[in-house]
Amino acid sequence: MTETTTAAGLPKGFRSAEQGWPELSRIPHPPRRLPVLGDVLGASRTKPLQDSLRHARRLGPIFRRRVFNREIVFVGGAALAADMADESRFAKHVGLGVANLRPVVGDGLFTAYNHEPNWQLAHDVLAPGFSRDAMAGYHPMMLAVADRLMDHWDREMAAGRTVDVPEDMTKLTLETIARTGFGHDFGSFERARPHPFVTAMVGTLTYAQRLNTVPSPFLLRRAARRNDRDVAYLNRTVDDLVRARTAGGAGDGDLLDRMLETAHPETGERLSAENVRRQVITFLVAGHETTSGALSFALHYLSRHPDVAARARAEVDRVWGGTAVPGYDQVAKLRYVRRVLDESQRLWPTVPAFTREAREDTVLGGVHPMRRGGWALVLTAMLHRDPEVWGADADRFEPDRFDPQAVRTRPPHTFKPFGTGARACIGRQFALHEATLVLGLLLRRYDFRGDPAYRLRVTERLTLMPEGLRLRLERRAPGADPTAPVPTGTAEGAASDVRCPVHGAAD
Ligand code: MNH
Repeated sequence: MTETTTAAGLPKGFRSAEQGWPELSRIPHPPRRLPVLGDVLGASRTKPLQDSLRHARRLGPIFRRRVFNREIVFVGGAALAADMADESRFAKHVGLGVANLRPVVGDGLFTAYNHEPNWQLAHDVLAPGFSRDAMAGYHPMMLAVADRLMDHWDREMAAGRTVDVPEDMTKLTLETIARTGFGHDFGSFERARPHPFVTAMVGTLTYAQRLNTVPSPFLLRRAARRNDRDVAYLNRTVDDLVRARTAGGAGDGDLLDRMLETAHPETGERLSAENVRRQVITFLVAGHETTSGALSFALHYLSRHPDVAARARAEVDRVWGGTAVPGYDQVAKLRYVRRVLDESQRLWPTVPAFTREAREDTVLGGVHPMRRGGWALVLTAMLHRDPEVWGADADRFEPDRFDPQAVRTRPPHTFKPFGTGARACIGRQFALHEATLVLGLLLRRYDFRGDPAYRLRVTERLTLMPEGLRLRLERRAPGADPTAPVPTGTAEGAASDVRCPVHGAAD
């Protein structure tokens, strides 16, 4: 028999806003709402998030949209988002894109309902895989993968070619999570095209996103068949990988060993074979797609802001000095490089939204009553540009917003690229270490030149990624003086600010 309610007694499946928000009529919606169809005029089928950001600009800190019979409440204002971060009243809601991934990864860590026993079990078994000691063990492997990227980039540079940033960052981050977590090598840098695992993953994420904007999955029958093939490919890849490990004996205590062999410290319970498969897909995907985007956006901004790049480069020279191979502890010392990363994640958080639900009947922000189980989508990308918090120039790229003084004076819960609460990202330190290390290495080795005609466009597949971003690399002059004055702020930087994507079309 199939369950029709969750263990918490809430109906399963999509819960439309009228069930959770007794005073929904007080929440604004876009003008020109059509009978039956809802708020579909001008809606983008491929860029729903950027659509929502445009609505947020016009409608304010909380609003709703209806697509056919499904109505969703969106929260983009900092004060309301902070209220939803209150873990005593709210929790992760498994809805929309996350829920659409349930057929692929079920009760894997990212998609599990809060009450599912495999969430706590997997969390407890896998969390030590992200401890400081574990991270220090990954560091040499991260360096080795970064070397492969730089070999590739050196060759492209020598051949006079530009590099495809998102594609190469995806190669880097996929190889990094595969090597550190699973002792596996996808051979991405030896391929001209992306690895089929990546193609299948992008297909699956795009399909999960598309399901949100159609009235019935039956309209996507053809896409659904393609998705079945993609999911089958993901499963096959992972089953091969697990089989190779179990046949070849234990690895070196990596994530896969933990999944296969570690018993829960208190209950002695282990992950089932089915659940291991779900966790491996979850970590292979969550462990690389988002970090790739974060690195790509950061490289875009560095190419647009030579003054910022020069300051970051000077820091790398100062902190790493002549060390050929930076040690684990030398990565977190790149404070300014980290600010560049934070500021890029502020403007374009690669996980641009997350959903929260009320644990009990409550009143959001003291204004909007919610019933238990009522939920909203928190627009991280909007929260990160709320002028109340970030000022009138919130759309401007300025890493100094993250200097310790500035961070201390901001209210809590205003910067959420990794989500919030118990279900926040387990891989945060992993991602930050990897991305800071790689940016440091790339800044030290290359100057990045963007095409002045390039306008930032952002693709959506649940995560965000810059579209068509290519850079020309130049080898830094050997012995370049890190303290020498550098040119600042080209006209280009100013132009891209004015045409901020959230304001304009998609630039
Ligand atoms: Mn990650 C959850 C963002 C890197 C594995 N991650 C989340 C959430 C956000 C997020 C946001 C919460 C989503 C929600 O509330 O529904 N993650 C990121 C970003 C990066 C990232 C922006 C890189 C930059 N994530 C990583 C890496 C790994 C990873 C690297 C693994 C190695 N993330 C996860 C897992 C979860 C998660 C697993 C689910 C955690 C849980 O629910 O317990």
